[in-house]
Amino acid sequence: MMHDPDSVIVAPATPPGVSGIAIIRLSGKEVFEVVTKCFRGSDLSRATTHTIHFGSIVDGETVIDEVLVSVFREPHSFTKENSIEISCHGSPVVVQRIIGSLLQHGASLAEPGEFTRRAFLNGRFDLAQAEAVADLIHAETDNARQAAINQMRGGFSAEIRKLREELIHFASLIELELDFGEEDVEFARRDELKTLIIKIKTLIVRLMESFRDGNVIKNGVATVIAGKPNSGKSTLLNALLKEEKAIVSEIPGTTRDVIEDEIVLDGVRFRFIDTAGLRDTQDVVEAIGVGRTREQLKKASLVLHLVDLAQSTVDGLEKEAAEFQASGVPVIHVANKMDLADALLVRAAESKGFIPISAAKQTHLKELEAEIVKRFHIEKVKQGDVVVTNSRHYEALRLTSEALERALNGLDSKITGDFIAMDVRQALHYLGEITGEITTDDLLGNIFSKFCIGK
Ligand SMILES: Nc1nc2c(ncn2[C@@H]2O[C@H](COP(=O)(O)OP(=O)(O)O)[C@@H](O)[C@H]2O)c(=O)[nH]1
Ligand SMILES: [Mg+2]
Repeated sequence: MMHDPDSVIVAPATPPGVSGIAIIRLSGKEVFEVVTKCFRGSDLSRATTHTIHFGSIVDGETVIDEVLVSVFREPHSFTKENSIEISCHGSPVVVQRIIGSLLQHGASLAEPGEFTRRAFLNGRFDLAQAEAVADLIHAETDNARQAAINQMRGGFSAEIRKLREELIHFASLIELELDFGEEDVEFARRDELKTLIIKIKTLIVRLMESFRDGNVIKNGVATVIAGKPNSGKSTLLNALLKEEKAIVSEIPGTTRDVIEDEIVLDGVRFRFIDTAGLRDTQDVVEAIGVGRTREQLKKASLVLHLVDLAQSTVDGLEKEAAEFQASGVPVIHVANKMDLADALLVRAAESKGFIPISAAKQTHLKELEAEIVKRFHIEKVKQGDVVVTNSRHYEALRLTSEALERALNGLDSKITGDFIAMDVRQALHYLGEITGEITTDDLLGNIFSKFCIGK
């Protein structure tokens, strides 16, 4: 549960552990009163905004640490409330003692995302911008960083707002003129209205299309390594990650669980997932592993299908490749253990679209990486580019587009204006959910609970 909006909240803003400096953050109307009770230094109640004050945090007579206190007065702070940041020495014990003191003097421990939630509720920014704050913190590639900062600075929100305004204009036109117009005036109007809605829908579809890249930018590409036992899946995972992550053995069925890790190739985050080999097995534990492999395959964005050339025939390769192709997920066929196969078989595999490699000898790994990268190449996100990266936004856009489609059909089938207006209002509702004009406590709870403590 969130606290009373007037209460003073406190949380560490830097991660736990040893560091040069740690920052403790507070926000709320009475923040100066709370901090003054355990601060020895200048009089904070008279401090002007954006000033820094040296002093110490005390617990009775005991000095806990010497600190710098930064003062932000409403509305000139992140939350738009009175706020304080205490910079102390970066020891978990110091942070804990200072927070303990502040709690004793009337502060409450902040929930995850509570600072950003307050900032949103106080109108610092809209919901899509608030979500971008979390995306920026969690950005693992430069593209993810740029997309997040573009969204945080309001590029996406401005587009949505523009579309909403056009739709509101449309709704008013339809309500005022369609029903009261003369017959022939009405037909002319309908054409104009249709043009307007098609234009808006085109813009929405374009935003939806950006999610293809945006999803990859934000969530990375889940890449499953699959194939028969002993084809060299775990060896390949280790070779790609350049570390001994998975156990490699000549005993088939060694990998029973799903093992994964990420690397960034060409600015895209690939999450490689090693799996239990696909085969029918009597071993109960291995069978569970095979089941999990099939689940992973369904969720994958890319499959590396591995075959063991030492155990393959030309016909066998073709048959297995066809089976994997049937799943519908993009597949790269990889023929492993080329060091054990004769040149003829290697050439045959190549002609069937396999990339021949040796995972153990690390041959042709660069070629494989190049093929992986080629499948998910993403243009560098530039300052100001609008890219939809959030599946919640994508879903809202999809529903908007559906509502507009219904409105279009309504115009074609000449139903009355108020029915069309209903669809347009629905479209407005979904667009409003993106920027937070329309919210529920559940929606906000869902979004902000995924934030870090102290953000
Ligand atoms: N000669 C050779 N052996 C390999 C190669 N890749 C894997 N192996 C061996 O094949 C066996 C099975 O490998 P592993 O990665 O555990 O296969 P998995 O069951 O698909 O995960 C191990 O003994 C590996 O050392 C390769 O490129 N060449
Ligand atoms: Mg394995």
